[in-house]
Amino acid sequence: MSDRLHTLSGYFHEYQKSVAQPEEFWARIADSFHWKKRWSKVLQWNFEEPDVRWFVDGKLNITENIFEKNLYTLGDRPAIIWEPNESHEEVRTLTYRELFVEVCRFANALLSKGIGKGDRVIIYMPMVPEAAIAMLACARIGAIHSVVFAGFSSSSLADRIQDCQAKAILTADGNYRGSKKITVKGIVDEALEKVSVETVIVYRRTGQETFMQSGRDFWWNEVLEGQSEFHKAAEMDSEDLLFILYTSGSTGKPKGVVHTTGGYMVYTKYSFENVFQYCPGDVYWCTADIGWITGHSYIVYGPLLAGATTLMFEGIPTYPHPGRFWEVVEKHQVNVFYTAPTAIRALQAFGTEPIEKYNLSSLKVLGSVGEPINEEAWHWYHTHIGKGKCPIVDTWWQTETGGIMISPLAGITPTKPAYATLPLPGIQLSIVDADGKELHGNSVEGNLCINFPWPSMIRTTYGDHDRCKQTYFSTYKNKYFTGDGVKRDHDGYYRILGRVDDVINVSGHRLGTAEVENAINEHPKVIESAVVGYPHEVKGQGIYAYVICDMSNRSEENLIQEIKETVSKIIGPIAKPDKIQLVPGLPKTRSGKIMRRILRKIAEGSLDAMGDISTLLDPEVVEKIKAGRK
Ligand code: 7RM
Repeated sequence: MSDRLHTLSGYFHEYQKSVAQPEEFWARIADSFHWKKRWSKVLQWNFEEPDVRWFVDGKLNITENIFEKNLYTLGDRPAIIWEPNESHEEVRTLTYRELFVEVCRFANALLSKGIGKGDRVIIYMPMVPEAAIAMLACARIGAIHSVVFAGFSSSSLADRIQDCQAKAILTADGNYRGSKKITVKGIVDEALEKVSVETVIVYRRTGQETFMQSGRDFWWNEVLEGQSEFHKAAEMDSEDLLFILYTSGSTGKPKGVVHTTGGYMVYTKYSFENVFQYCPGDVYWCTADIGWITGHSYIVYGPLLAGATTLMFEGIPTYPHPGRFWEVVEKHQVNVFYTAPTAIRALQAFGTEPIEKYNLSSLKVLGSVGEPINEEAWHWYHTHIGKGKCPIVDTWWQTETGGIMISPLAGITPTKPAYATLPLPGIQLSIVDADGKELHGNSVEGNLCINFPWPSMIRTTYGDHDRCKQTYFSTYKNKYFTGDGVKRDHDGYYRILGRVDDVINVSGHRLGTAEVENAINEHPKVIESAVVGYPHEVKGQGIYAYVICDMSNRSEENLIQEIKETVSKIIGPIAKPDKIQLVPGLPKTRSGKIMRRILRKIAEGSLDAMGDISTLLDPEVVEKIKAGRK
């Protein structure tokens, strides 16, 4: 691959070029793709609106760049290897040629159900190849997919269906997760009591009994019957929407992050190849769920655009035993392994015995994503999984950035534990202080911003452009604000310090504190609540909820249990608070603002240094909360 960086000096050289002449830089990379019509202008932008357009007037289909472009050379290479929940169940391998046929057939099936260009389609599915086929089939016909993580509750699902006015839902009967068999279609049915869609297509995974509403619900295999194995790709504009992905922010309602076709295609392939230094024939495994951006960019689009073999795993790290990941690595001779710090820490707790049973010598590169990786976990990963010989790429990025922004290039950039190191060429970072003043030079700490557009950046928040502007482009003038704190050390290396807004990161899952509070407040006995994150050994952050309740005729224990269930029902089990403390009041200022700083301190156990609490309406409440700390 000609766009590929191979040396550190090459990296610095390209980086300089990308800043000095960004349009030339990106045009050269974009020219290696297949465009039905080349762009007339590489980039048009302003961050005020924001209005950012890449490869203006370019026409393409992203799936043609996965299939048609590569078929002659890659046809028989495995595109997707699927490892099921149970190790004894049959592995499925789809070559590029086979995957192409499945995508075309499903694209034709979607069209036959009246789904077409511009329609929004919700994908609510387990980790099966059909989930990827569904995404690619949408892209093939120009429908806009919105994948919803299958762990979300029916009301979260209903909110998303409503927000994007989805025409169809692609789903499955059930889902195997470790020892559990979970109903999926049942949750869809619950959501569809509140909102409606025209069509539901159901993939049979578990074979469990499933309600099907006639005229609305169809079995996957039935809609595929008789469909042609070819579909001519829809011609899309570079800036046509490719997908919407909902993500949590500091307000209550998750927002639909919008990504568009041309730029997302260019950036995901570029970043995939350079960060992981993927070589043809390598087996690459990203353990994320396709319901998150990591699954979109680095299970499906990035690897497939690069002609890689991408492994999809249905199961969980600890089932049926804590060596399951390493069993899969050995079984499929995985070369590149990309996971989250929370998984590493969870497996670290089982010691090295589960690892020693397996031969991990195929591994060449390890990756980390989703949250800061602590030094201890980094060293454990490096020593016990990488056997000291695999570079670790600690990749910092966000749903909004679409692809990896800061990361070592495997084997090229010298790594440093817990550091995401340096930005990819094309990514212009800045660190600003609270007043928005840019901090130049090394050994500085502040808020992380991006000063210049990149091809896979967020274009808008679906249906509410002003929210996009307010959230990302208004805090600091002419900069995209990430919401993360960061340090640039004496070497110029970046270390991400975590969120500086009201977003918490639980096991790599993003949640807004307000979102969790809203769910807690749904419990009829709850009067008010305040949620903060606190350091958690395995999850990175845990959820600590302070709740004021009407306690009449209720035991504390029952209430706490019920509140947890309420949250699980409203958002999903991932948002269930780890600790709930019933409190007599909350530390509020005279103007009624909750001082979360104090609540965070108490939750993390630093009970002495409370700072200035004189502005509180009732400073005594702090002592009471401290006394009842969980
Ligand atoms: C890819 C993803 C984004 C937030 C982001 C950070 C945190 C992600 C790292 C990280 C430290 C990392 N998208 N984050 N990667 N923090 N080091 N390598 O996770 O939209 O779900 O979350 O995750 O706070 O803002 S996301």
